[in-house]
Amino acid sequence: MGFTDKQEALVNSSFELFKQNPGNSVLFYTIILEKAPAAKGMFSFLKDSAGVQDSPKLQAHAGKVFGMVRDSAAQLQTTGKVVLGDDTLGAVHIQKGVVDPHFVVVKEALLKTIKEVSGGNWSEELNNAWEVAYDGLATAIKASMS
Ligand code: HEM
Ligand code: ISQ
Repeated sequence: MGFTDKQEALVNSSFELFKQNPGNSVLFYTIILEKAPAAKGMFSFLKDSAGVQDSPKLQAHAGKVFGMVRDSAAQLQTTGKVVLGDDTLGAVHIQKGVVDPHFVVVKEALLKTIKEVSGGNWSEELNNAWEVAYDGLATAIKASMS
């Protein structure tokens, strides 16, 4: 079965919750850096700060990643596949030294953040919807990197 209306609605509603609290972006980065401390130097907006400092830049970047996963859910629901709107994304990630295992780290951090954000509304079904949408997007980015 393809990506359902219900899955898309689950992703949309938790994305709205994510956006409401700037602390969620900080949480997302913190989890990424716990799992992959060396990634800190890859991000222009993190490499010179001690720890993860909240900033408008950090929020904008994290919000973009979550927003793109949400968009990927919408694409999966309507067309069954994910097409990147930005064809420079592959090159950006190659240039920054991103490799496949990083995508697993970001996925785990994203799912953990969504779990935190959703509180009592979290479910396996919600988790799975985000996972499928992320995987579709990550596959498209990795394809544009190769
Ligand atoms: C840059 C999205 C995965 C590291 C970017 C940009 C976008 C983006 C839109 C360019 C502009 C911006 O940062 O706002 C995504 C999405 C991903 C993904 C949607 C997964 C589905 C990864 C992974 C890593 C990574 C796995 C490695 C940990 C970076 C870095 C930059 C970047 C280091 C440059 C940031 C800077 O210093 O300006 N990504 N990315 N990305 N991405 Fe990703
Ligand atoms: C990956 N690419 C771009 C921005 C990001 C922000 C936070 C975590 C991962 C990211």
